[in-house]
Amino acid sequence: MELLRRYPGNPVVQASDVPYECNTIFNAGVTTWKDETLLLLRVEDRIGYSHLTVATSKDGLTDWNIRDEPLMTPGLPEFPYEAFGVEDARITYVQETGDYLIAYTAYSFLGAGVALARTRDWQTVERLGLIFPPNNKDACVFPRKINGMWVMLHRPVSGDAEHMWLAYSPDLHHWGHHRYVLLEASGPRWDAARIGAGTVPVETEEGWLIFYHGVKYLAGSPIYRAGAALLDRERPDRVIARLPYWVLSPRESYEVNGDAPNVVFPTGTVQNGDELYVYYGAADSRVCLATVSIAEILEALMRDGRPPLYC
Ligand code: BMA
Repeated sequence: MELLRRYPGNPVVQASDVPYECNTIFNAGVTTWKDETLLLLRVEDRIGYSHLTVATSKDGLTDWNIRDEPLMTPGLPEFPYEAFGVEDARITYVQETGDYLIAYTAYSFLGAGVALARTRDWQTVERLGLIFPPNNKDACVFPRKINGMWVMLHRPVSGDAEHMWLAYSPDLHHWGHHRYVLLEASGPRWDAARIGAGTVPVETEEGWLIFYHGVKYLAGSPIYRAGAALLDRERPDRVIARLPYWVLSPRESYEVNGDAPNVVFPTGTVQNGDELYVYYGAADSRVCLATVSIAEILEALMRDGRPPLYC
């Protein structure tokens, strides 16, 4: 039995819900705003470029109000790093300042890099610029400073190696003190081809809970699955636990069929007591939801995911 349980009403949002023409929507940033769930949808147009559009819902499940204008489109000409699109936002609400930080993929002729932006009102966005040059993606900022520093997960590409790293910053602009966090696994494992950060870390008594994606190639085709890990609260580059098995794998037709078959790609959560809503992109074609009990996943992590950590 997988630890993430699919919402029976999946998909929660799809291209036909968008009030303007598009190809697909998927990999949405997730947060809560004015007591509503807010998704920052990756919308791919019918040319192939992606932009980011806001959708809101009172219960996070139904009656989505999708704006008819994107919030972010490629910032040309000032920001050539987005020439090919803005993709895969992860949203971090910072209680201390009331800011929402948006880490996203800035895609261009230079490759895919990590960019950061911030908003307070979801109407205007301030770009902080390119944080990590290509090739790097799947970044998200932790929801609070740790020992006085901002912390960000990211996934640089170095040859065949696609591991998860962590960087620190005093001001959100200058990032350093680099540490590796999770390594892609090896051999036949489900997360051996590459891994990348998925959801913004959720702080629990036991540590920072993250869901990430892992990839395996079978007969040349990738399968994207979701895994879970727990990072130390004060030293988040230290992995306390990592489940050896996946917590969600493509199975339903909405995950198996689409522009990229066999993809579940977790991108954000909303917490309600012990229950976590985990939103994920399915087959690069729609946004879906699975739920998990925090107590249950922490128990599984402590039971099955303790060191010695495999890779
Ligand atoms: C990754 C990213 C995601 C995408 C996934 C599956 O590399 O580009 O945007 O959902 O591949 O195609």
